[in-house]
Amino acid sequence: MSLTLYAAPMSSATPVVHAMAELGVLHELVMLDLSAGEQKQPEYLAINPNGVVPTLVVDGTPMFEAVAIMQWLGETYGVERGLWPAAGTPDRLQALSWTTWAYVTYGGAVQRLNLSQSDRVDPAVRHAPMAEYCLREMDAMLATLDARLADRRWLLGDDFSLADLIVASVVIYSSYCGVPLDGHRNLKDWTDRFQQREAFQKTWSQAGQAG
Ligand SMILES: N[C@@H](CCC(=O)N[C@@H](CS)C(=O)NCC(=O)O)C(=O)O
Repeated sequence: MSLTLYAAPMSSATPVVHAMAELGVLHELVMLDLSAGEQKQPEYLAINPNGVVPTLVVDGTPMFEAVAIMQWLGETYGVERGLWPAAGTPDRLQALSWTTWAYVTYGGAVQRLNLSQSDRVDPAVRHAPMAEYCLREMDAMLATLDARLADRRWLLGDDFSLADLIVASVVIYSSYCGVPLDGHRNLKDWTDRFQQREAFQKTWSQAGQAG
């Protein structure tokens, strides 16, 4: 199978680069310069009409949205490597639920927080009470995740999986946006464990240097 991943340093594509490293899947990596607008060039828009990274081209067919790409990588390469639950198992259902929850439900709240407090958006959109509301909303969601991790080392049990990578990437990103994790002990220990993984350190330090 031929795989080409379009990415950029320190971006939504970095968890996908990390997932590739965990899986050890052979692929071509194309780094785009977002500040130069390479993601808005016609040839790139032809494979990702949203003009953003990541995009994964699989045997000539492009797919976009980081969570969809990582779920697909999990089901295609992760099962045989013990990094994604097999189809038809209860863990597969949980993996799909938690990873989609991370990007859609929790990630949506992170985006609302960013809009309500970022100095990079139109001041008319900024709204301190909305930021407060989002922080409370996210704290409640993190408590739900913390409870899930109370009797498990990793999201699906004893072993690390791409479900941890997908969910932890969003949670760690949210902490960079100002969401406190410290009140959630199990979750904090889990993100610490996750960040000790060799592939995490390698991927994110390379992303940092390249950026
Ligand atoms: N929901 C998308 C978000 C993709 C996204 O926003 N990527 C940013 C980098 S973090 C991007 O490419 N921005 C370039 C631009 O907006 O021009 C995903 O998860 O794939």
